Amino acid sequence: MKKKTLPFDKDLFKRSVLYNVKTLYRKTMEEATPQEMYQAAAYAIKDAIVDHWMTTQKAAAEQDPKIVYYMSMEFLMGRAFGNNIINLQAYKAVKDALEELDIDVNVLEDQEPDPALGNGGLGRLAACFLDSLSTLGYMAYGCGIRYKYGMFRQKIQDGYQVEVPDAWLENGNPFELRRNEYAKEVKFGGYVTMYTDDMGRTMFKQEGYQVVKAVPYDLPVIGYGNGVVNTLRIWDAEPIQCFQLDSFDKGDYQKAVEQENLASQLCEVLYPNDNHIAGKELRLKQQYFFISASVQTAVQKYMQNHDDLRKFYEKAVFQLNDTHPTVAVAELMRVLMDDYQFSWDDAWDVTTKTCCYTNHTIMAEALEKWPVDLFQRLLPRIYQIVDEINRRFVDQIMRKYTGSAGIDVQAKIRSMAILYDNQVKMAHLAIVGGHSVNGVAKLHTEILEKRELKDFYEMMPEKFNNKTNGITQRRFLLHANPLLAEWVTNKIGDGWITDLSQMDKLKAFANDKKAQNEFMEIKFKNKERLAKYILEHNGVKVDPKSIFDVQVKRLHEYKRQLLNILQVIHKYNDIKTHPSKDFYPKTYIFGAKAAAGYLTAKLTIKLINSVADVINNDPDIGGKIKVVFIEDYRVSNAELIFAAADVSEQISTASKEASGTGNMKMMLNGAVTLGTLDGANVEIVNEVGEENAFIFGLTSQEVMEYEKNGGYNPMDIYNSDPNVKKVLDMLVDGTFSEDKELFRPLYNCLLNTINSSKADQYFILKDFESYLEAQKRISDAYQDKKRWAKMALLNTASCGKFSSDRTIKEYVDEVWHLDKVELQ
Ligand code: OAK
Repeated sequence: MKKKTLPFDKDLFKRSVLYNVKTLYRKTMEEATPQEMYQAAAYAIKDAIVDHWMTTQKAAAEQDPKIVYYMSMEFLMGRAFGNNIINLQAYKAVKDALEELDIDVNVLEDQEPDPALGNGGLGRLAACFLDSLSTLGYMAYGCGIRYKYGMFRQKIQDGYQVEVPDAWLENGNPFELRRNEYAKEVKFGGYVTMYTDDMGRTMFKQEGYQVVKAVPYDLPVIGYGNGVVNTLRIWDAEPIQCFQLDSFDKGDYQKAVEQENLASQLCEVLYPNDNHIAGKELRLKQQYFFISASVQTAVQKYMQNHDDLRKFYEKAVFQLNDTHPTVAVAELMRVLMDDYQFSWDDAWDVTTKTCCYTNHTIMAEALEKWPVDLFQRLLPRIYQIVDEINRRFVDQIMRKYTGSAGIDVQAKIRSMAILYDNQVKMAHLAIVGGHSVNGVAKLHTEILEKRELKDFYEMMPEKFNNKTNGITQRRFLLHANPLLAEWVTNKIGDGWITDLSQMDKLKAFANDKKAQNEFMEIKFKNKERLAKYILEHNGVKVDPKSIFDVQVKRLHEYKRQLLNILQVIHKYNDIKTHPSKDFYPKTYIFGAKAAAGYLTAKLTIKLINSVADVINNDPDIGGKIKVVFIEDYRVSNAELIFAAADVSEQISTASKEASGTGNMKMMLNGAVTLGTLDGANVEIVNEVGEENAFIFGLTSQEVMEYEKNGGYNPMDIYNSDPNVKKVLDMLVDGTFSEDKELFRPLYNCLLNTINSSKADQYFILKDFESYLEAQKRISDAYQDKKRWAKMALLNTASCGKFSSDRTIKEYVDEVWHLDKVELQ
């Protein structure tokens, strides 16, 4: 029986494109630029989406399902055009229609700026989750900020990263809808006064504040083939009224200017930090801004068709994407108490039953803490509520532990209070103010329970749960790798598109020679496609027959790009000293953005580029190894890179990477993992089998043991391992830069001779030898073509667990308890 697919009127689409070119630009197709054609086609697609969007919202209004509000400072959506037509099941129809108009769909897709409202893992995960929520038919709102400038664009100049503003809205965004009718006011500053209401109750209100207007822009999130369209609602700030000079006295004029300034700054730019907190006042303003607007909207939406707000949690759940949206706890309390006259206890009951928190990192520098005075000044009423939550929670700790043998109650308070040391600890507020706390991979959740959040886990174990991350196969296989997607469908049918566990059926082909050849032939074509991109963008010619060894992710010390490039330097030395030794050619591919103020990370980028310069231009190497740094790593070029990877470098210091999701995207595309037992790598190896991955290095237990005992002394390794000594010396002997001192800071990070407890905090030298050995195993394995093909194929076949559909199902079953919306 033929499966039902969504209807799509190709001729209507064509007419619509022509009409849009005419009405938007007063041009014919022949006169229009590629950008104009893209806009015209995108508006035509939006027309098709709007019908589904309206149907979904109407069905939801009738069926009244519970809604998840996924609250996140970041949504790293990537380009919408291709993804939208894929999920509408209209990719082929659109491609054909465009061809008939003499337009190449790929050229058109390349006209779209990459919406980059996120830094990395956490933001991209939010985007995958929205895709899965729609595909599974659950009602969801993504709640975020419409930054005028997203993640900066990276230029590499003379080997250095240069940040260029990302003006992604320059040409407008055809997919968005401005919803002025849903605008909300958000208040900052001022002071809190007390009054008695008509019923004799003591009430609080904020006065003397500044106010901005939050205006939502809605973006459609289309489910695959089911007609469900959810909404990503991102908020922009506007001044509350365009002030007129003569209607203000002097004081008001001043205030009006301040309000105007506040509004113009609020949504200007995304903070470009990953796994690190900048602690800036404007960032806290951004947090409260989008949270207040989102919470007010959620409550109002509920009140449109319900009368008992005490049951709000039966119809709404707030998932807090890390601690950045945690003011939602206090904001919901405020709305319930101040706007709907709830008692504290009733408001607390609703709030804790509504909120849930996901932790995405254990890096100390990412733990969000705000100075009390800043928090209080900016959010006086919210602070008052947090203070009371804290008072009651500390009381609860004391009641629970006072008198218990062997328990230091003060130590418990110190480790768990929300307000301590003049700081507001956002993770503690998120844990106390909700009913679910989850980590993002098994190992990560274990570390939270046993170490980072041990006291909380002991006090409230029922709140803790694991939700191993996942990724959407629609974007990262169906769109990113059409050749492999088609091959998979030919072998096992297309069920995998909405049920990735069906990939398991590919295991039957693991030893099939023909299947292996086809699989590797597709990989080769994808490597050719990437080689072309690299030639065009880097001017470097790489050989698609070489092993493509790929490390693409944010630049962070714990992710250890430095370990990778040191290993490359060692390989370079090896080839130079043993020119006749058999060595299978390798292309090392890097892509990474560094936070603008993160000097060590930026210097690592410079080092990679300098090493690339030396190696790629050394005639002695004869192309045996090449090093490429891909500029401006982002979702759109990631899709090309994942499809072309042979080796997936996942080499973080064990215990530091919460999960990782690039590891899953590469596995899906048939790359073999070279990694440590960290984050979700552990589960990847579990699924694919140890014999189909290359694992090395310290375990998380060993790392944590060293850390407990003050680290180790890397000097011992430097002095005893001549390979290590040679590589490190080359950082400071002028091999890679005329200025011998340029890379000294990296050298010092590894061998801090002044303070050895600060040396090599990420265990790079400790893992060096075992990493070299794993690299060697890779090269050997690759030369056995059959063995490699089987391994690569088995990686694709074993990735079923890592779909974000699975993750979302777990959230729904165990935490959110949503009902599906049914479309006729
Ligand atoms: C960013 C800012 C603050 C805190 C965490 C992050 C972040 O992006 N963390 C990453 O989240 C991903 C999704 O859960 C994980 O896969 C990464 O391991 C983690 O580093």
